[in-house]
Amino acid sequence: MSDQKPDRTGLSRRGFLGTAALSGAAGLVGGAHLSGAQAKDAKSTGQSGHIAPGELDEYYAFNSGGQSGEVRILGLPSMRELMRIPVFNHCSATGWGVTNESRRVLTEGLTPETREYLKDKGGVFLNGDAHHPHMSFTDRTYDGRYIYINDKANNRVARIRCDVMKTDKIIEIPNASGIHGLRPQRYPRTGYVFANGEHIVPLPNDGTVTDNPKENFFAVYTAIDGDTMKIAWQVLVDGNLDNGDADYQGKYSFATCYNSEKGVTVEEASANEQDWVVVFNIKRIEEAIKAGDFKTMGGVPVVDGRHGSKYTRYIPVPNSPHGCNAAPDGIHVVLNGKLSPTVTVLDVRKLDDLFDDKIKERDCVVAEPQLGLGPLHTAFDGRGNAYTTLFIDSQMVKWSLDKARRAYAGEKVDPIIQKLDVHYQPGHNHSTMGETREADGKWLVSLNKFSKDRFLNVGPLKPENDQLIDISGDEMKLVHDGPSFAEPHDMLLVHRSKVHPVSTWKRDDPMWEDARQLAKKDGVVLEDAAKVVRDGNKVRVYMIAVAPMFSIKNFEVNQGDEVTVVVTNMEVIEDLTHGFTLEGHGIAMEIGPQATSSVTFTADRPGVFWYYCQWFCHALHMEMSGHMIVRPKKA
Ligand code: RUQ
Ligand code: CUA
Repeated sequence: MSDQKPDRTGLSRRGFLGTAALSGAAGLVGGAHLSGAQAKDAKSTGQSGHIAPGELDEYYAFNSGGQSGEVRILGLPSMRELMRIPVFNHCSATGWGVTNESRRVLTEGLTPETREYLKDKGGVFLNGDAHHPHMSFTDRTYDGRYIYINDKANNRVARIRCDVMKTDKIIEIPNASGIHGLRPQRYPRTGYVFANGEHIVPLPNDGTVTDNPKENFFAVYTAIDGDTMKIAWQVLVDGNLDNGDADYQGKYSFATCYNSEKGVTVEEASANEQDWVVVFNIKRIEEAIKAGDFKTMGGVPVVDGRHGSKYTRYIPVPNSPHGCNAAPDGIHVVLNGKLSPTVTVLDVRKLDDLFDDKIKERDCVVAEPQLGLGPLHTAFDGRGNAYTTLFIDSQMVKWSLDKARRAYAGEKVDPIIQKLDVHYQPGHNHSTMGETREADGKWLVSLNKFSKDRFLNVGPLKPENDQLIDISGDEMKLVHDGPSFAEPHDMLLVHRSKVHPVSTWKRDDPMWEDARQLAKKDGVVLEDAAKVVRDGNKVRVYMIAVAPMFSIKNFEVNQGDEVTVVVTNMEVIEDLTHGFTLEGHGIAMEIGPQATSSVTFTADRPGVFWYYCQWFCHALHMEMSGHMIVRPKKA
């Protein structure tokens, strides 16, 4: 990596020279970054989570917003929240869900059935359950192009552009239900985005069949083309699908199953002592698609990957496994036992033989250490260590992959290195660059589902607690408590050298292609607009925003007109966002520098309604306003 040195180094050294005696020098050896606070403990290999005012973080953290439906950007190690990216939610600040641009993203990838269903319900879903943000890969490391994230609530997958940090595509996945685990292909690139349908449903799910789930309900695995956001293929499986991952070779992908029983009650779904991980053979599935060995359902090709097919293998794993994590060594895949105190480790080098029927399923298992109660997810440091969350024990356990293998082979060694209490009940964890070949083993975040007494009481609904742990030394050290709103499941920790956002939009951005086409039709130049165009009972209002003014101070329409307001922000300097809020109409939108935003509504209440800029932009920001006059219908 090019940009490895954190900004704080210079400052830290000043802190060290200013406050600590010579003993601090020992801490600098071995590349530890000392801050004033850390310098007191010179023997520590620890790093400081403190980032001084004006200093920049070394990592981007992309945090899922869970049932909030958004994605949040934090800086790491400071854990300061930097930005929120609306994805599946409705956003009052940016107008996501209100503007024509966001509504295009929210609707164009829906199935015809869902579009029909939403017709008299505002046209868009305004909620989502976003769990797993993952970045696109090139050659087994992050390439800074996109972040993909699932929506379990309404069966969708979204893509965020990392140049502008906005969602540009959302597609609904047909045939599948409860899109949960999501992972991009690592090699040669993304490539595919794999998405798991967690819940079993009838196929087609049209109400004609509703009974006998064991026979009639199915879970479906989906491969999406990450470039076009079109579905490449699906695989019908036995059991259900929970979390997943892809290998480092581009040959196989994986999905855990906790409901091999195909039960519908808790008792039924957890009856078996072992469930399994499904292994998908990507090349064979691609060949099946070419050869026509599929059925078209819901407009996409579906391959039958149930037991006995040549496209999948089902490796038994105790017991209702949850997380699925491929190690940066490119060899090991860890399945987290959830109801079993164990994790099961596969060696991907054995999978060719498994698919050629030369070995048995369990021959691919090379370790199964007992770690503690409720193992859910595992992260890695790139030095051969793994870190597993123990939900029931409220702990993070650090263990050695190598020792776990040796113990499994019969040697008397304990793979467990350390257990650290976390507060409380961790779900996911994530380490810096830990799901790439550039795993750097500096920081680990434990995403805890409960905070209980860790923060000031804010009422019955408590925040989650995302805890920062220093893993750069031999011992894990808890560094910071980070309260967060519902409910970060998963976090993506990306070195800042991988991400290159812009500060102003480009005027030819595809985001406002529709507005551009409309303006062209009306003979309007968006960049120099101050024009009201009437077209029957449709009115289009084109204006520009330059602090502290809109180019149109007022406009007039008739009650019942369909009005489209198109605002272009002509600021050329960074951090000069304007807004357009129309009073009494539920309308607000963000217009970034050099961006165009538009909104369409029916002007059905007569009167005078002010519009104003809601983004504080200028000393005369309060004056940045205008008004719309709506003439009443003539009787
Ligand atoms: S899965 S912890 Cu989506 Cu574990 Cu949430
Ligand atoms: Cu423009 Cu406030």
